[in-house]
Amino acid sequence: MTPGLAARLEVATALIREAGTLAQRFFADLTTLGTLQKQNGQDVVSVADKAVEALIRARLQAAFPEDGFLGEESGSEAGTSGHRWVVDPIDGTSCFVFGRPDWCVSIALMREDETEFGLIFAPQADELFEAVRGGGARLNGRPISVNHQASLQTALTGVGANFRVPVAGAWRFVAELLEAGGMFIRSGSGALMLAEVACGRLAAYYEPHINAWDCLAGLCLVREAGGWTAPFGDGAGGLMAGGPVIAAAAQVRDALLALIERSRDSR
Ligand code: LIP
Repeated sequence: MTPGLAARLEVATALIREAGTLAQRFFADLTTLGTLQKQNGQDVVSVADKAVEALIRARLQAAFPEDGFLGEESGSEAGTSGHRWVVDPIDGTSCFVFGRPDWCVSIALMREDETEFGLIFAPQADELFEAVRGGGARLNGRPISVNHQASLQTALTGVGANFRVPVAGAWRFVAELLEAGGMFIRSGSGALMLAEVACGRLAAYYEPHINAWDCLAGLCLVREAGGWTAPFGDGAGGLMAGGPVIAAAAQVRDALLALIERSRDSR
């Protein structure tokens, strides 16, 4: 790892814990949490999301002023270093605002088109997932791996759904999965479900559309834990437009892709 990357990883690792602690302070008293709808009633943002992103952005700008930034709540700013931070301050906001524990902070660092490292911190479980490109994946410092024994029929598959794209994509996939003898789970945090593929709790994850800040760190984790991920952000608009997210333990890939294909055919 270059000294520049090592310095960024060190700052980001301390920062994601600090961000998680700030989020937890809001989570401790949800009765006073200000919340706003974004595109619909299932797409919300709270003052906690904004405050946590402001903290992360300010710290990263102070440490690496030449880096670019893309955050869910405060948008994007180009940099000059070739590095760009991609941040979701609270992934799983809908869980957060209702007091459910399935939420996390997600930070990825990109260099040009590659994700160099990804960090996901789930404060309620005190779990810090980290992956460095070419350097493996860890959970609280211990190496992790996707589940090499899992099949769609014997393990759980994470599914995401939202109203940014037609909902039939998600429910038809769920129907295909159930017909094939598999079982779905949706926690409300795409980032966390990708981390759970990386550590073997889930066999795979599919969502017809997701944004870069929700998934880049998680996709890096899955790859570094020995799993397979479909290229992300290849379509029109690239990274900024988001796209389908598909990740799996390698032996599950073909069966998963066949179900996704069938769910698309039946549109
Ligand atoms: C959420 C994702 C989730 C998806 C939601 C939303 P947020 O991110 O992680 O998987 O289904 O539509 O994008 O809004 O909680 O950061």
